[in-house]
Amino acid sequence: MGNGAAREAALKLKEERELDTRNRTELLNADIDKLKNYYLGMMTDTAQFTVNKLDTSEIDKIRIGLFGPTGSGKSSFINTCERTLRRVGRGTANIQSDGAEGTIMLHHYLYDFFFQLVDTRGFFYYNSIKSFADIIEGFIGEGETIASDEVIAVTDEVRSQKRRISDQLNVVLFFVSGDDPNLSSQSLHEKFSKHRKYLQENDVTAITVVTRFDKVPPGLRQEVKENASRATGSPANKTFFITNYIVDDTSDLLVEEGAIKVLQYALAAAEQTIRIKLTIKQRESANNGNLDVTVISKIPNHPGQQEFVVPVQFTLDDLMNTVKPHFKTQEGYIFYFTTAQGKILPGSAKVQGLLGTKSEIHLQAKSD
Ligand SMILES: Nc1nc2c(ncn2[C@@H]2O[C@H](COP(=O)(O)OP(=O)(O)O)[C@@H](O)[C@H]2O)c(=O)[nH]1
Ligand SMILES: [Mg+2]
Repeated sequence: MGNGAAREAALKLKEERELDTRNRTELLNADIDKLKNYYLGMMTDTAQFTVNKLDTSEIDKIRIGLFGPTGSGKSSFINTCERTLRRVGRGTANIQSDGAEGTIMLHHYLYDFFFQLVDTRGFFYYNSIKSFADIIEGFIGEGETIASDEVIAVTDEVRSQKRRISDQLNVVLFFVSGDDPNLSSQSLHEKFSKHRKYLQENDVTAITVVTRFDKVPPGLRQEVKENASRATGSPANKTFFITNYIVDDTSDLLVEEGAIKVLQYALAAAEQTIRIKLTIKQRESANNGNLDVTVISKIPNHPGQQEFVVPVQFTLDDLMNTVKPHFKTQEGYIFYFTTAQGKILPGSAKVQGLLGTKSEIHLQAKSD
């Protein structure tokens, strides 16, 4: 009798587990489908790109950079992502050979996706922050190699010409192995902290990926995660524990969930970086074209002030459409444009090119 109850409980547990697995598989498949159909803004908020009329047309891909010591699991992570996203039995990244000393090699994976994983094998130990910056800023492309820091691959002249945002690295994944005995070493921390400082100054987020979760005894996991956070400088909420597929492992839900979660966070961070960089870039070009405007509303019940960047080429209608929703004005208001050249009334055809550096648009009630 007691036996029967035990059997029933075991059966119930088994059923619950199966249900849980089915639900998780369903969720995972939905997430995979979303990533296959990824578009800019999916992970944060598409609306953030339409505010201030950000022009996102130059963003035709997102580049996710993978950095970390040899053996930290970068290539295995790429293979895990390929297997998960493509539903293939094996990834294409080579897990054994790393570049010779002092050799940087960049390799892109997931070419058919909107986002690409960029492996930086052989880079981590031998190169300066300048080489790091060159990779982040997109001066080193697919398959390119730098012999050593003494051999200048990127001249200052080339550096002075900024690369497109889509050709830069938009987010960085720092890889460390969970069973790396150097995890708490000062040298690893110093190495990462230089990189981190550069990234912070350039609005690029770094996320830490701790691999070999399967090799870390449960009792040590918290400590290892703290050490990894300390080494790379990533806060706990940007530090992920994962287990990679090793060649020909059978499918594993936990492995795939881990990889997808890292990709989702990386893309969210990349979107934020791209939004910031587009805003800065377009504000700069807008300023050059003298199209940075301040709108001051004097409309009763809708007072306020707001900065707008309008496209270099714009019409009065464009401007109206930008301004109106913000101040929630209704029919019956006249928009007075005050510029260095004086007041322009609605209907004037000559708005383009007339706005001064710090132009003001005054909104007033018609009765004014
Ligand atoms: N057990 C286990 N082994 C891993 C994991 N990730 C990578 N490895 C192994 O660690 C070694 C180095 O991995 P690799 O991906 O080549 O590192 P890379 O040098 O950073 O590209 C390989 O033998 C992998 O099979 C993991 O999560 N768990
Ligand atoms: Mg590798």
